[in-house]
Amino acid sequence: MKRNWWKEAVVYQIYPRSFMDSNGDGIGDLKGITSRLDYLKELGIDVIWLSPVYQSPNDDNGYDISDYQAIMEEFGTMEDFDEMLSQAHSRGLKIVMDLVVNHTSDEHRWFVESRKSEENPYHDYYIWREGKNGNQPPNNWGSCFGGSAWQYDESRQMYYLHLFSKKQPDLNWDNPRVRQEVFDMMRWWCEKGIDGFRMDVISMISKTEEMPDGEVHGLYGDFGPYCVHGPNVHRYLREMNEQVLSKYDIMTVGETSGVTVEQAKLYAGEDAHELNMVFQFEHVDVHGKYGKWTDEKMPLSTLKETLSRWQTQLYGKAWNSLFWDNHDQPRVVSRFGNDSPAFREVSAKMLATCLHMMQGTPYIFQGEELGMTNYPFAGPEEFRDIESINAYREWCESKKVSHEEFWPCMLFTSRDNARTPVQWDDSTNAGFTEGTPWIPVNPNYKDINARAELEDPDSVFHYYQKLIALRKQYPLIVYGKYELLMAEDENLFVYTRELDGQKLLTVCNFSEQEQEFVIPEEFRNGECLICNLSNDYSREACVLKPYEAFVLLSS
Ligand code: TEU
Ligand code: CA
Repeated sequence: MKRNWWKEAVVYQIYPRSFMDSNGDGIGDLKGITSRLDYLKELGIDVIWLSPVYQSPNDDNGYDISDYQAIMEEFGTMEDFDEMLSQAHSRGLKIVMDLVVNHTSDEHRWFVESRKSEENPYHDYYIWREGKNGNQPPNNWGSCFGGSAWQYDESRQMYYLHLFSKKQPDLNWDNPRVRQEVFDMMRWWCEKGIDGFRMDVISMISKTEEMPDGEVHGLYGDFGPYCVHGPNVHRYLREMNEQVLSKYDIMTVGETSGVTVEQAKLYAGEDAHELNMVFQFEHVDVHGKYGKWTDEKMPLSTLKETLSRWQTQLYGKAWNSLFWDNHDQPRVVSRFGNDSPAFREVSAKMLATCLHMMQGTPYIFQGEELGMTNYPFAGPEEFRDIESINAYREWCESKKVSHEEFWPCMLFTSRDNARTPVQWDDSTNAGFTEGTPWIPVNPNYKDINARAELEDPDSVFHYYQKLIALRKQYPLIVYGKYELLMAEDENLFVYTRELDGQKLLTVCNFSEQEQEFVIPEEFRNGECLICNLSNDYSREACVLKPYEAFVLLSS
């Protein structure tokens, strides 16, 4: 297997709106990020993935971009960006930009032109179709954020496709001029010195020519088979690689929802000349009776099967990302751990151990290193996220399901759980802002905050710091071969890694009960690299406490 810096790196995701506010308007900004670079350096990460900071009307918090070469006013100026980049570089930190090019904002200049008329030079920058039977959308596809995926445009008298909100029209990648515009823009950022791209829903950029009705789930048809991993996606990515990516020493990660292991080898194969790694969701994906909305925990055996399949089947062939949460997912400690005061810290550390000893590039989502939890939303009026707001409307206000039934699912899975402000200290608004935060601060900030954790050597923060340091110390953690043990066990997640005769054993108790475990002989006199509780791991039989985790190196 080739060795590359981005395989050895640890990434930290910043959702700028909620990270740190420097001017009291309640919205996180670039100067706020710059002011916290020392904190990230202390944590030990190498790369920052910055969620979008471009000019945007914020229908989807910056994932609807109206100018790719300007900074969102609320976040600051291009000078602030340059300062942040140079301050990051001077600390040895890299910055990876979010590249959102499946769609733009409807306020982007290209779309403003495109909708004018069929004669306009930009007319085919987007995906336009005639309606069906006069006034019906071209097909039955539903958008990811609810409603039809088609929007009728008065001036053009046609429908345009939007797989996300109607303010996020899909670009027409089949048009070579669109590809050139995107590649030029990417080069512009690379020349500025940024260190890579995280590519938003990059697996959706190529659509089939034919756009038949999709299979109906709920109210609308599924566009998946016609828009995800479409006919030309690999051709376009190879073109992008040849014209832009291959010219710079940058890191590229493709958000590829719904990708299979086989497809991942095409996107991120060692010699595929497309992207460095995929970012896929199989271990966190839920397909329940209300789509992604559920309040059920995934059985541990399912989680183990999924994570292990990716570990073993990609080994030596392609590269994957490792993550528990991001800005679209609920908080991991609430979802897979236990966020009650008795178990929050220990289970947060256990989950971190489980993920960080695997193969792949780890991503830490802001606040995860503090063990931040889901937010106790009082009602739908507290949501800011377009997906959550629309889902409540579509499911509850239309009376398809009762509030009582649906609400626990929203509490458990809403994206806004991840988007409450980072808890910096125990002062007003957790030190995030001196104004009114754009989304409420979690009331538990007095107990859970960065200042307290920096002072406590046993904190979740210091545990993450140690995990990151171990990855740097042991190539085995980056390059070792993975093997799952005790696959059927519903409480323990146990696996080994092996490289050049050296072996690592990771044992994680996912349950609230004590569990017995027999330590394999080769590890009995081994060195304990990290553990979240104290125990004697030199004995044959060991009783693990709730959420206990440890890692042993073979002797
Ligand atoms: O998310 C893509 C994506 O797959 C989402 O539909 C995801 O499944 C959903 O958020 C889960 O609830 C990316 C961005 O990460 C997300 O924040 C954007 O809203 C979306 O693309 C549109 O740009
Ligand atoms: Ca601000």
